[in-house]
Amino acid sequence: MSNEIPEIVSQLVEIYPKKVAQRRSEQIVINAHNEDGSVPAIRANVRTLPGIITQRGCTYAGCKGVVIGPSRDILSITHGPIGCGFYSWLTRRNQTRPPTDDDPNYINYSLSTDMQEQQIVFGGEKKLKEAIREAFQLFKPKAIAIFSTCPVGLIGDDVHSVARDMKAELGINIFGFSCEGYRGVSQSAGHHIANNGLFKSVIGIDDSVPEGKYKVNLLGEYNIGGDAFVIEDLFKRCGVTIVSTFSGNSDYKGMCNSHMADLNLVMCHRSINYVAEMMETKFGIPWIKANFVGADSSAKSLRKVGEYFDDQELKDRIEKVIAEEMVAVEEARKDVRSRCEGKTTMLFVGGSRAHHYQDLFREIGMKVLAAGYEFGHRDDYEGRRVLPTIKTDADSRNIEQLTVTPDPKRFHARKSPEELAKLAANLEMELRNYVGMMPEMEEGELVIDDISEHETEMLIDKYKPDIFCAGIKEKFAVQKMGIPCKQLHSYDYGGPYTGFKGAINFYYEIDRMLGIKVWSYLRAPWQEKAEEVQTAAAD
Ligand code: CFM
Repeated sequence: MSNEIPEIVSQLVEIYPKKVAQRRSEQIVINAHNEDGSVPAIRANVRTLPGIITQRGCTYAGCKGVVIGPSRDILSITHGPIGCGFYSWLTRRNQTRPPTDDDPNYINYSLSTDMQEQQIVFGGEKKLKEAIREAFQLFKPKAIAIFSTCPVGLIGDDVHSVARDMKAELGINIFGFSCEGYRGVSQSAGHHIANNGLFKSVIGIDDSVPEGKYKVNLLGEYNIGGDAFVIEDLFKRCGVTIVSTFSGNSDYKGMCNSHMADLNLVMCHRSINYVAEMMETKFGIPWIKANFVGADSSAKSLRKVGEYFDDQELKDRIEKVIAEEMVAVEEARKDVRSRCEGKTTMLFVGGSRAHHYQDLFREIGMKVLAAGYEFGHRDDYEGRRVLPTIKTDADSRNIEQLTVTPDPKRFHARKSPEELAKLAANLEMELRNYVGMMPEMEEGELVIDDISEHETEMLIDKYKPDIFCAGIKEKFAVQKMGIPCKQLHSYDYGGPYTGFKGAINFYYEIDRMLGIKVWSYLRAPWQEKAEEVQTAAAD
């Protein structure tokens, strides 16, 4: 390894006080592949240090916005001051498509209890009950979810007992989430809380047998910019039935019935691995890691489904679909590659996409200089192989860990132990496994957890990537530095980027962004001034 390595890490943290610098440097790693297949350890899923400007969001955002929000007919009520409800209103581009105009769709609404000082001082449970009654009168939903914001936890409102009371009163499914913003170190805690709630209150309610021969659930796909529509179309053409998605383009009924599927496909490991694990234990449904970002990854994921069901007819259909789709993909790739080959990128986003989107860039010959998650855990970086070595800290202990046992009546192993062993032996299967981001990155590439604004600016200054990927909070600062910034959360106004059609979309989007030089022409007034002064001095 060159001397440059410790140097870049120390440069990035140089400005911090000593203790902070020490802690931050444990979250910055130069990727390497050890002989035993492991990668260097990274510090992750720990508190952001005070004073550092993070990209992260809160626990409420992870629960309400990310995991439950995309369901079109679970009516979500935010219990809290109006700001939390308002700022989580339609800010994530999770799309939905009800089967008919008569089917409910509450996505466009934002319901809040609008807590005032009165409730903060005397308690807000009464107002919450009134809000639930009012919402029920207006919408007559099958299910209502209540989301706690920070003050709810601070004053001690019991949303769970309110949910129980109102469930008895109204006769519909009502459940609450203790997902106060401060509950965990990031939105990741909210994912876990949402997973627990879905598992306790929704999954397994409806035992009816779904139609279809090959039945799967798609976990951790949230239909941003229409991503799930593309995947649904692919599955349909292959003859695979999606019983439920968690939770892009999903409905309550499918979720209640999801334990009747035979396979769980986990797309975003970070946000939904808990549901996959718990469903396997309780109902006997195995899970495999899938990824539909990237054309090659999409093909690989479809083939895994064929492999799992081990049915020649299904495998043939899958191959046919892949062959049909790859014609246009190859053509687009060749075209775009001619302009993008060798260009560089950096990706700092979320807990999953910083990994998945690398595939798309590599497919057009671009190089990843650095990547990192906002709130991924060590297993998302290093792979699930490190799970036994992760110490549970006080912040993680704060989140309920459900004890799950096989359902005495409904557990049914989809595969025999021998069949499972055979599938697991096939590495491509990634049965119950996520290999993590770092093993799939090249050696020497920089990995940074919970990157700060300061580090972002330093990286850009030093490496001048051709494109930077992040979110809306980072975007404008990056562009002011002359570098185009692709939003990988909301896709700006673009997408879908999944499957084969999505890959082509993405190639051309990146191609356009690299081709347009507008950001590099940008001069800030003080830069002009500095140049005038310099020129004058030179004269
Ligand atoms: Fe999973 Fe997501 Fe992501 Fe995520 Fe998110 Fe998102 Fe994301 Mo924004 S669930 S971890 S909490 S893939 S909202 S759809 S883009 S940070 S990388």
